[in-house]
Amino acid sequence: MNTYPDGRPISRDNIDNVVAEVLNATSFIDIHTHLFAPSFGNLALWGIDDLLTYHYLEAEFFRNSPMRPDDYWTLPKWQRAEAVWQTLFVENSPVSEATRGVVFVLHALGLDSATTSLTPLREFFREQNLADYLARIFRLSGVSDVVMTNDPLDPEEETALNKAGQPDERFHAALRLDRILNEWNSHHSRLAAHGYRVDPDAGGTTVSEVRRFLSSWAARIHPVYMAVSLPDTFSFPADDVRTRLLTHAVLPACHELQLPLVLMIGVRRQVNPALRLAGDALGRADMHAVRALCDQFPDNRLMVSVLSRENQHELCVYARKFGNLLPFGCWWFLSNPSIVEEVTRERLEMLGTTFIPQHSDARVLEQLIYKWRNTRRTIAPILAQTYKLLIEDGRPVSAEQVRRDIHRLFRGNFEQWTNRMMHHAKLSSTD
Ligand code: FIX
Ligand code: ZN
Repeated sequence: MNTYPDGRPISRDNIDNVVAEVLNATSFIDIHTHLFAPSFGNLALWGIDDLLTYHYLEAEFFRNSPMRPDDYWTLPKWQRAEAVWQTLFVENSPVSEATRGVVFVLHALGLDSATTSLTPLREFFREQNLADYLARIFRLSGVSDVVMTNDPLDPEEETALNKAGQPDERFHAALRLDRILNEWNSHHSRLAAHGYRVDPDAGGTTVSEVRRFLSSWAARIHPVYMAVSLPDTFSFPADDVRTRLLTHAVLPACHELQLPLVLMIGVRRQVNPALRLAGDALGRADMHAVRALCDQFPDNRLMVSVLSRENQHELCVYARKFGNLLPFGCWWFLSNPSIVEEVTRERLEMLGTTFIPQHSDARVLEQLIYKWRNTRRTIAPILAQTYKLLIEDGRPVSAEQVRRDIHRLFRGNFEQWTNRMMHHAKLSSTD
């Protein structure tokens, strides 16, 4: 229900309500996740065992449990989930962002988060019909569309991508390039095995062949963008294979296909390999690389997220210099209310509405519920405060304006940058 008539100025006292109402009524596009459509079979994670074995929780588990990682990994998934539940939810209070997230998911689904046994929870998830359940989770999360992460050089994914099951219009593909751009040494032979004439030094026909590879996958999966995560040591231009491939294969392919390139910069992978996925950390990156890319490729659209808190301000400044740079998300270790608040405030102050505040990075379907609820909760007072300042400074604000801004931040900027209109599901409050 639209309580606030469109054009009329909102009183300062009503701003909080209007912002909250518009945030709740707008379905968001989740521009980066690790979710998969149901047609990807076992790659699509959902339910309590997957929620509890999320790597954010595993990192916290190892801080609280005497169990060694090597012993943990010998357990089947259901036992790992039980160990995490017992340690983080029964023996300790789930006050961290990731544990509180599970509590909220259970609460939103009408389940008891204080149970000591996982049996009733498992029964609930077993009874779900996936098609109806998916619709319910999207509705509860206030999300209409999610973007997957699709790496055709990941053997498991390649098989799933090749099976081409029933497409689901809510799940969009993204062509992930980490294996090509970060692990060329161990992956060029995979391209060669598929008939591409590439060599280890990325010389000769390599760049045109990588372009051919990218175009061919783009034609198959219709990605909304190409993407890569990059280490904190990323530099550009550099005398390395990555620079060669970016310059002569990836950026030209993105330009030709009219796709943005998503750069996620600052991850320091595997500082503790025993923790597997939970073993990655971060480092401050050299933002000269972003400047050089924006400058040298003015006709390419770059969407950038940086993992280090220390890089956030520089990213905003560079976005003020280059119209082809769109900052997005509070990625991974930044996705905590204290940092989201700081970063979002800074972006609004420096960039107006020309950024995308958040993505979920969800790996397990139900995480959409808590991640998006937390984003709405953290961002509502920041937006409201922005409008209050605007009113104090002499400019009336209408509900229509609030709607336009929120739509732009959580849908429009992405639709514009990707040249895709996504379906705008109506949100109802029936759940
Ligand atoms: O590289 C990425 O896309 C990262 O988001 C992931 O690899 C990471 O493990 C993650 O799940 C962070 O939220
Ligand atoms: Zn991710």
